[in-house]
Amino acid sequence: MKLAEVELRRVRLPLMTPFRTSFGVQLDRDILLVRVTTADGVEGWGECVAGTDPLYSPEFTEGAQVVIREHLLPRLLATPERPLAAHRVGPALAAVKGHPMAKAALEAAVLDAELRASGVSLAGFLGGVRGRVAAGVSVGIAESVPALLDTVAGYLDDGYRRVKLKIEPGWDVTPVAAVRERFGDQLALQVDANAAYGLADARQLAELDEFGLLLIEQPLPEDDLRGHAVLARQLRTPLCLDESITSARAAADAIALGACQIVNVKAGRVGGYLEARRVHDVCAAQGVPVWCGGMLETGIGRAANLALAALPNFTLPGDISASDRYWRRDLSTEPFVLEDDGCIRVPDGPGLGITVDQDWLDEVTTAVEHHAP
Ligand code: NPQ
Ligand code: MG
Repeated sequence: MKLAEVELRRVRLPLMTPFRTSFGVQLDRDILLVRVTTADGVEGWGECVAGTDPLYSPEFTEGAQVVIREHLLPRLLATPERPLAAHRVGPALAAVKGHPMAKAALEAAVLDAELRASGVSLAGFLGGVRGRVAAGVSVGIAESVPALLDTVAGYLDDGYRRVKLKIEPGWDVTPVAAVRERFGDQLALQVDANAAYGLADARQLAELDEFGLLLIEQPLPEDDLRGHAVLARQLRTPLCLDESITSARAAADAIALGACQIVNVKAGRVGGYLEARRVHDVCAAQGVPVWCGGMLETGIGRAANLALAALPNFTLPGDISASDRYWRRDLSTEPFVLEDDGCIRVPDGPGLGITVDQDWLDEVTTAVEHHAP
């Protein structure tokens, strides 16, 4: 595959409703998209999941764009191996430390172009075994418990199969107890702290044990694997890691240390869909179930997440919601919708298997730059 052009495009999309986590409130998304065009005129798309501000992880949209322009693209375009293949992208960029979300976006675009050119779906390429995946929804920290109950009721009405509540110190046992009380023991329920607690909060977190949660996600800081291992021994509820799992090796380490019993897989956090598959494989080999995380992606990133979630060890519902959970109008021509049983179809066309809505994309674009080899 010969690259003819790389486009970096910034898009601003307002969210349907503000999304509050322990690290901040998100009103809209300022997204960086990568579009590669091959010499044969085949396009490939990648979505960078970095946030506007470096609050979830060190990366942020503006920084990712600088890193891609100044450090990643020059290396990629100078790769002696021609034609360029997606499996060469990671090695070509490895000398640059960190910046997994920037690297993942670039690899995703090259992979999409390569698969579109050869007529293979991303799910098929990765080794997906199911054509539909169960949809979960991530529910932000609310103004009040009644407001939270209304929001959750709406999502259950929509048909979501699993609910994840964002928690932080001061918003944990009370909202969880209220949701359990209102919606019953059958509701698949889990919580995500985004690293907002310390080991000193172990007794508070242990109070969540009585609510039959599927898991507690990332209670402690990203680099505190030992703390998670200590905490895991004080809880009955399984611990799941998100921010801490930065690679397949990190996943293997966390599992070996007893720091988690379940893993959240996000391609952006681990540097791409190829490394995400390796995280899946490491966990599968250790009998650790995984699920697909989400970063409020547009249809471009969501299509790739659906393909990833089709792999066999993705046995828990992911943070993969329908388009209308996030956007009034998505960037793909066909929105992702929940089917009657709360599942979303995995695209089966070549590459990402979606068509980008170019008119809408142009309307919400705030900046574009082009690069050629
Ligand atoms: C998580 N996602 O699992 C993340 C957190 C998150 C769906 O809960 C911009 C940048 C917006 C980073 C929104 C969900 C974000 C973001 C959510 C991270 O921890
Ligand atoms: Mg998380």
